Amino acid sequence: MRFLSFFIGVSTLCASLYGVQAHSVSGKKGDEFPKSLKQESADNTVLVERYWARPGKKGQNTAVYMTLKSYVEANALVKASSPLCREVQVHSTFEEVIEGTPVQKMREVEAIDLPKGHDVLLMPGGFHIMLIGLHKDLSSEGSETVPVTLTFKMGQTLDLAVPVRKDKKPCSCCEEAAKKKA
Ligand SMILES: [Cu+2]
Repeated sequence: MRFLSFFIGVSTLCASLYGVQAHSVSGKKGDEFPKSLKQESADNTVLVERYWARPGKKGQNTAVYMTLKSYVEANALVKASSPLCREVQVHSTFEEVIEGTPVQKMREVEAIDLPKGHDVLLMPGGFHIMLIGLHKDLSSEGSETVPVTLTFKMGQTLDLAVPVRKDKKPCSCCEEAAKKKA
């Protein structure tokens, strides 16, 4: 039952993220960070660019987005972790029709495949890294960053300091959930 309620909560969050950012999968302007923000794995085979986090509140969830590229065959993002939240999952977004209305939901995926030499976008409405149960507020003030470690199928790891974007808001469903609790 715990799992079920958790799943519903996560689905709601994703639906909300998508609602705000619909049609951004193809690369909506403003959803990418400057290209200058980039980091490579120690063996120079994986490139991570334009990474950013949505602001979020303590105890709630938020998401991290980025562009990934592998210079080797058969690689994939298989895991992400962060000391700033209870759990981190790699998610995809999908559409489900409920009583005739399409609703965006999300689910955990085992991996995000990285075809050699191609940009793979993690964006609102698509793949993303879900930070579940934040240990503190992720404010959009100042120069706050989220430490995130990525692990790839071919063995590479990458430690990122992901900036929280000032021009983005926490998802509205999180705020509603907080109001109901109060
Ligand atoms: Cu998600």
